[in-house]
Amino acid sequence: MRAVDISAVKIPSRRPASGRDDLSWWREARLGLFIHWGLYAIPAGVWHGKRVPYTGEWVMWREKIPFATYSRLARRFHPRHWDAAGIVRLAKEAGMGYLVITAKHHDGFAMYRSDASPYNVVDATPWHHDPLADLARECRRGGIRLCFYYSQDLDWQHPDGAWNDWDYPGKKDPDRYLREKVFPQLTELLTRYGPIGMIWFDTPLTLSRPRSAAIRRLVKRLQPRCLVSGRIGHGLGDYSLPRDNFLPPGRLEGDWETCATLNHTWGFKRHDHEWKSAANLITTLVDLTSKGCNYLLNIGPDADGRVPAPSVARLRAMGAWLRVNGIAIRGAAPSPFRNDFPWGRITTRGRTLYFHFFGQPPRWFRLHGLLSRVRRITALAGSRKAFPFRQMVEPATGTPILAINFTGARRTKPVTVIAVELAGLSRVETLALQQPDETITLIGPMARVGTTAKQPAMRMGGNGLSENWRNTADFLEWRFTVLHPGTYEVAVVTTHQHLEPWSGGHTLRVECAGSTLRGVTRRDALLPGLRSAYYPQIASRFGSLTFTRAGDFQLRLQADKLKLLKKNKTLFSDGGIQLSEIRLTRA
Ligand code: FHN
Repeated sequence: MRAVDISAVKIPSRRPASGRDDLSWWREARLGLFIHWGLYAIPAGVWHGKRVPYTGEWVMWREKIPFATYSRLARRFHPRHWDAAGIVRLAKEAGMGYLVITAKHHDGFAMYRSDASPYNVVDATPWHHDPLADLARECRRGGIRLCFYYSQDLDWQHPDGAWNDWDYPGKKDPDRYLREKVFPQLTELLTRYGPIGMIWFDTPLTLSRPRSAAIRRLVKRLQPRCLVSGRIGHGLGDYSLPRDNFLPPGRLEGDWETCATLNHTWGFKRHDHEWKSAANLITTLVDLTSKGCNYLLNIGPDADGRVPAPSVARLRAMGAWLRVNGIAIRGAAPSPFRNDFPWGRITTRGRTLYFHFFGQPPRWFRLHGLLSRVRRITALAGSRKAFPFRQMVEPATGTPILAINFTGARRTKPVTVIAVELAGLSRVETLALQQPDETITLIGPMARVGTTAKQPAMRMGGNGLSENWRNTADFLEWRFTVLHPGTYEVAVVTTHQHLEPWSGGHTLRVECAGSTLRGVTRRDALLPGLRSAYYPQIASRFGSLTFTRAGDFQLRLQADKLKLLKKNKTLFSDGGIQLSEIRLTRA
């Protein structure tokens, strides 16, 4: 008998000494509004008539614009259409619970009245107005948590801030920067605008651990209940963040938040018209919720303060879907299963599981691996008619199967939600299971890291990708259940951040069911799907495996020869294999 038990999924809590759970409002919200707004909205991605690549708020760095020139933009900042009440209304219409605005981005310009630096929106612009004060008032009225983005490390205005070496070459004194700018500005932000939900720190690239710890201490001293985002660095955040626009391969451990763009920029860019569809955004919200990840979605108002119309339309469409299905998202816990399903995702609320179908629920639907007894199954939208179902056990492997008859189920686009009420808390099989469509997917987060050396150097990153895979002694191992004997094609799926090079060309070995397959990670196929948009899911074919019986198996993936990228080739990754999953499909 294999191990089959798992306790119901609880959202992990990190309780401070007071006994109050600081993250509860944030977990309840699941969806937040990010606002990138600053002087960069004036060039809007164009400098001296040339379209500047990358995201709009990086224009100063990309073009190495001298501070004396860039700062003159402030004289033109007079946003006649700024409407804080309208933005808070939009966040509420979209079903969002919190809002994070750039109080200071990497360009160093404070978007509020700052005594610590005259380079701020009240003193340096003809507008002489503090938009953060407007937002604080409107958020209070609207019941939305107000949070501030603050770039604690990169600062291209202050001579000792990181990453402006065209104006300020030579050695920097980060302590002077912290003393003169970061500490006083954080103090202003945390003492002048009422209770702040979170300081959203970003891009921890140069600050040491003690310096980041000092920043955290200051925040908690001034507002003990204020959260600190994971990008304060050194693991000092109250929750974790993967890279921008990242969708994890499966359910993650702990509290996560993916921040994402609606087009491809954070700060307004007048030529970026590639908007994600509302269907994409709603599907992504479902996907992230099922994995224990909040979704922080960005708008970039233009230099006049207007929110681009396509952003407004998309956020309203999300709100419309949430008005019917919000119970399956807001305050919902992740799926009890670690893996995705080919048909959709699952979220949890107490004794109810919500099945989110990305297409029409099939007339006869099967779910493998649910141990709990089901009481009743209904759709969230439309009639409350209960769907007939049966629960049985597959004799060869003992796998529990739930079969539902969805005849007459109405499809709600883009995602149809079905409530599955259980007799108790959910209990599911812990091993990866063959799915009714015959596929078996072994995701990174379900792998065990092993080594033939003393200690593995590789680890399975919290975001579900392998990290620091830089030697041939380390390996990954999965256990899984095959329901139907037969021959299966094996594909190893690796990935990379789309702006960085892919680490491929490694010779790997798959050992399973008495066979050894050798192959090289090549670009044999690019898997379709939302995850590939920013992290191409590159499938490399490794041949086929034959299972002569149903039952549990073990698969090991190890490198024979690694072809590592030089560290300086990538900005954020370690140059090793970023494994996302292994896919077995019926040959
Ligand atoms: O460099 C920033 C970028 O401009 C933007 O603010 C995003 C939002 O997550 N964070 C950094 C890149 O990851």
